[in-house]
Amino acid sequence: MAEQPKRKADGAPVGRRALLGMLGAGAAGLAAAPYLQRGWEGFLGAASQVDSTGLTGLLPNPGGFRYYSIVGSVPHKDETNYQLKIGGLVDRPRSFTLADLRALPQTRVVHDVLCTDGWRVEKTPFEGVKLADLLDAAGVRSGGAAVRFTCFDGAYSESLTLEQARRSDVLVALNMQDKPITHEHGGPVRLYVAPMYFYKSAKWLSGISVTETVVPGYWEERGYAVDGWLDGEDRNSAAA
Ligand SMILES: Nc1nc2c(c(=O)[nH]1)N[C@H]1C(S)=C(S)[C@@H](COP(=O)(O)O)O[C@H]1N2
Ligand SMILES: [Mo]
Repeated sequence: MAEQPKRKADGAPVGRRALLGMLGAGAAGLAAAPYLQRGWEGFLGAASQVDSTGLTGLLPNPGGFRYYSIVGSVPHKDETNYQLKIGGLVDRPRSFTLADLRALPQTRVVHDVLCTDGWRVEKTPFEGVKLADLLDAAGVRSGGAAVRFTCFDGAYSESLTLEQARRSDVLVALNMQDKPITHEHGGPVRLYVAPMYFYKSAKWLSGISVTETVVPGYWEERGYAVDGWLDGEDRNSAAA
């Protein structure tokens, strides 16, 4: 696909310049930025690569994931307070708890994850409920042709056409790498759109709304392709 424009940190609460400043300030800078600390604890304490928008390229990357969030802090949610709302052009708008989602048939998809920034994590398993099943449960009304996703970080959004959303490799994911999705990776529930660049896979998923037309998501309003297909994907395959 065509190269995506470079991301700008403008508009994000913590820009590249601020991050560089904090790196320079060392521990004191980090202490003054508690919202970044969780990321850094992960980076320092775990094998997982943790990063933040704008910092990419400054840290060594042994082939793991990088951490992205367009906002500085995201509330933690778990089985006690997580809800996924499905609405818009559907016959049966409803809310799913984590227990509801876990009780539905689970599908495992193993695929390479690629970010437009250039990193890749090969053969990553994700597991969860097919988005198609949730759409069927809600009953898409005639006129519904696209799906809009919103997140409990209060800022990110994504979109798919209804046809894309119905693919069997598009999941409302509960597990990643065979473990419950961590907060950093968008848990307890994130979208996983296997055949597309990872920006399509909205973290901290809280809303699914069926719409008449595609509403461009956060990065798409900033120049990214609405269709985020990876090279070599079969775009017409419903079964994938
Ligand atoms: N809510 C939310 N979802 C998001 C993002 C984000 O900033 N906020 N970043 C996207 C991008 S560009 C990528 S590469 C992946 C990163 O996922 P990770 O942090 O689990 O590696 O999440 C995608 N989903
Ligand atoms: Mo990304």
